[in-house]
Amino acid sequence: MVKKYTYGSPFYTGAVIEDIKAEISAIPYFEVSSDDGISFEFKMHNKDIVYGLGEATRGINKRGYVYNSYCSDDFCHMETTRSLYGAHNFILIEGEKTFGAFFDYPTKITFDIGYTKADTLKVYCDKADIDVYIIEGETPIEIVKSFRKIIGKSYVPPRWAMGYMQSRWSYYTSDAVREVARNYRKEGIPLDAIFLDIDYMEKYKDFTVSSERFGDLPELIAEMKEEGIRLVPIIDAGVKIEEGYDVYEEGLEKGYFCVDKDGKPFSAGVWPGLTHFPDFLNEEAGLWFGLKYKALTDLGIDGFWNDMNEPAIFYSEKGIERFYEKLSEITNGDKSVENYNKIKDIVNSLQNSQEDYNSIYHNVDGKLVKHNDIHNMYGYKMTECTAKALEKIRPHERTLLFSRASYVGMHRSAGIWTGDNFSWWSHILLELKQLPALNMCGFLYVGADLGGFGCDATRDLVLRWLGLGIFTPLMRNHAALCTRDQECYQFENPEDFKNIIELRYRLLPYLYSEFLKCAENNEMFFKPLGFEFNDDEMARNCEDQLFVGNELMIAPVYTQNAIGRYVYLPEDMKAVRLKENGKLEFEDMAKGHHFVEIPLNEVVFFLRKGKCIPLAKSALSTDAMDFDALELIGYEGAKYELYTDDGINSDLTKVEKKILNN
Ligand code: MIG
Repeated sequence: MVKKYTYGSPFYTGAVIEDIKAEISAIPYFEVSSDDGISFEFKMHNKDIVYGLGEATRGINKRGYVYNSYCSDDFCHMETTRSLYGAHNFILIEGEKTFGAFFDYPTKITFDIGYTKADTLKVYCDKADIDVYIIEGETPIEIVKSFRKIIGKSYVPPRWAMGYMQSRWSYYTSDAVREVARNYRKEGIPLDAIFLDIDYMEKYKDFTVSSERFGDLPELIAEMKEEGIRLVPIIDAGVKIEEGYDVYEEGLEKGYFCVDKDGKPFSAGVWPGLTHFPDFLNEEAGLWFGLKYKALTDLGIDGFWNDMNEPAIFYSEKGIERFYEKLSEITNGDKSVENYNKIKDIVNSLQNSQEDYNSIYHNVDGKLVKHNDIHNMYGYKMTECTAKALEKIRPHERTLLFSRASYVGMHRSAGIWTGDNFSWWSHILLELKQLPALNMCGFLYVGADLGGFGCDATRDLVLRWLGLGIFTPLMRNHAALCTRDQECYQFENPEDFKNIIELRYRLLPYLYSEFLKCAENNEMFFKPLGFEFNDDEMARNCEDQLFVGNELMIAPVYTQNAIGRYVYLPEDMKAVRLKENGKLEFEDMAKGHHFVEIPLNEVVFFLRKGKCIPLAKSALSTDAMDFDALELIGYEGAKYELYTDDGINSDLTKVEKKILNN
């Protein structure tokens, strides 16, 4: 049961696609105050758990901190970071009262979940123009389903995009890409895609290819396809200002770029130098940009990642002018600490500044709208436009697409990756905690940079991270400029990596089938234990284990030097252990607490009581796999409903369903 409560005149975000009439009665659960902007207060009971907020820091239970939904390019994901790249304003309270609430509001909104007052959940924003949806149901699972129904079905990637993928900022030349492929194949490690980061372009210009470094891109694409490896280029939001560059010239001529208050295209410095931002809030402009992807699909590309679409701004043209003015005022040889601090502040104020976000305007149906009033919709609309255009360009096949910035609603068009994490052990756990929250908002195709983006990775970290990554739909190893190489073959005993990644491929029929089910039925691929075991206090409080689909539970190791970990089984289960030779060992385990030893080169997961799952034979890529030759593992007499298709067709009504008996 979903009810909508409208305050003021909200900006239409398109997050909710069902036409729901606003209630006249007062909103339940919350006390509303509109003295200053608007706020919603709920008194939390001692044992209530607050789930949600998608891509956010801290726990599965979000109590005890304050979060801002405000799409931010912040590469340092710390416990105290309040905003990441996505804005996912859905919360689910489970306890004394159980209900969900979605705050459909296109810019900064704050969720104070017991931070100011331990028992008070307060949601507030600056303008009293907002739609709030209250979702009721018997269980958290039912509530999420009802919410997902009103926001529409989730994006389904091609099956190959659930293979293992390798990335790095950057593989600078086509030969560097060849070398990655060669090394993976030499070690016999499965690999389905290699990513092209910004350096494949000519001077970071979208839809161009460096003739010097990637002059043979068409041949490279063909060669890689032979090997079962796809190339996935990045597209950035900003368009380089350069005479003769068609995207810039056309955009300028047609008035497709965001403007400043005087109606001049807004200029900001990002990777290409000074750029303009396409106005993705203007549908015509968005579609125009989207159709540009054809330059790459024409070469045989069938996947993309959209980046820098918060949008990320290093500095604006106006901002840097102000910067030099301020700097000239204080560059007087003063050696005081005060002066030093002033310089630091001036420099730091350049990037992603509020002043800039306040001086950008969009053209929405002929009306100028200030960017900061709709900030959280920019990356969402960019990616939605991309998806719509790709449907025109490649109507029969699904295209891989994921984005960095996002808002609820974008889940219909693409997946997301969780941005610039670090090679930190705590970021393995952070990913685990984000996964179910992302699913609540419809983002099913999700994953983090495996091995960590920033900082130097260690062999054990990458192996342990893979222990979680083999279960995430998006499974990509990615690393930043100047960090230690972290492709699997860079480390000692690559066969350990091979064995674990092969397990991913063996699990693919199951993972893909569960993914299709979740997309069709608005279900969660990753569930917190408390979602299935509401009355079990241990399960409700478990912050480091998840259900994957309906059959599995995972409990990854996320501590360095650990010989294993404590695992809580909310019911009897069958532990499945991947041994170093690829053999699987099974052990029946009783409901309760266990210490499970898990050597670095093994993976353990758990089959739920009475269930079974299909396994395939691994291959070097998904293209080379036989998805029909399946073996079942699990409890005797169990059945599994398999969803399957050719892995690529856009028409999801072609998905076949069959019952497999163990
Ligand atoms: O300012 O394209 O999150 O994955 O490697 C950094 C370079 C821009 C940020 C993305 C990251 C990517 C990087 N990009």
